[in-house]
Amino acid sequence: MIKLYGSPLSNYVCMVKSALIEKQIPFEMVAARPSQDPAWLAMSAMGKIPCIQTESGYLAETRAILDYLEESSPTPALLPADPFARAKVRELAQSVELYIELVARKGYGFLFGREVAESVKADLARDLPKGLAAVGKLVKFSPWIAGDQFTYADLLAFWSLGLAQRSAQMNAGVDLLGGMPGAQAWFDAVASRDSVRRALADQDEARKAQG
Ligand SMILES: N[C@@H](CCC(=O)N[C@@H](CS)C(=O)NCC(=O)O)C(=O)O
Repeated sequence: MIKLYGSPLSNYVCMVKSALIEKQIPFEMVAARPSQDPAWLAMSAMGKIPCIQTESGYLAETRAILDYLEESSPTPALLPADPFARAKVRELAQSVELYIELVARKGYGFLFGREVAESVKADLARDLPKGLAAVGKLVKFSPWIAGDQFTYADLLAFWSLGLAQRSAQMNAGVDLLGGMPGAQAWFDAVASRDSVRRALADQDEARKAQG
């Protein structure tokens, strides 16, 4: 059985967890934190979470994991069958990660009660509108982010935008969901899927346990 290493509080771990649930792949959650410990680096080369253990070995990096799950367990599918449509989903997922998630992440210090530097806020104010404009050209919301099929881009974007929306608003006054017509209704639809509700419930439980 696949083992998923990570914390329920990590949005990247939630991407993988909700994909495993969507694809009805049995898995076991193993508590792990990011670390530079050599034993962990042997499993996850940058020391990040998530990492999965498969029958073939360890695998880190969320988009690589999502592709592995898709190829090793093709149904239910989280990518379209057509090669170009698949590539468009990957283009969208990669764009959300590179130009929204990773930009907004620089301002996530507020989640841990840390002051966000003015220079970081200025970076977000400069770069997020560009990312938003790019992603805005790729999204469909008809009803899912890449069109009529629910794909892993929905999961990646949902778990990215939940935090990125807060960072963008607090640090740079940018409204990511408001900046893409149809995004809020899509966000709410993804939030109501069983896979996402289960991961959100695990987050609530972990927050309560933290106190
Ligand atoms: N590129 C990684 C990003 C994962 C990531 O940033 N995970 C965070 C937790 S949400 C982490 O491990 N942070 C610790 C670190 O960056 O050292 C992936 O796609 O899985």
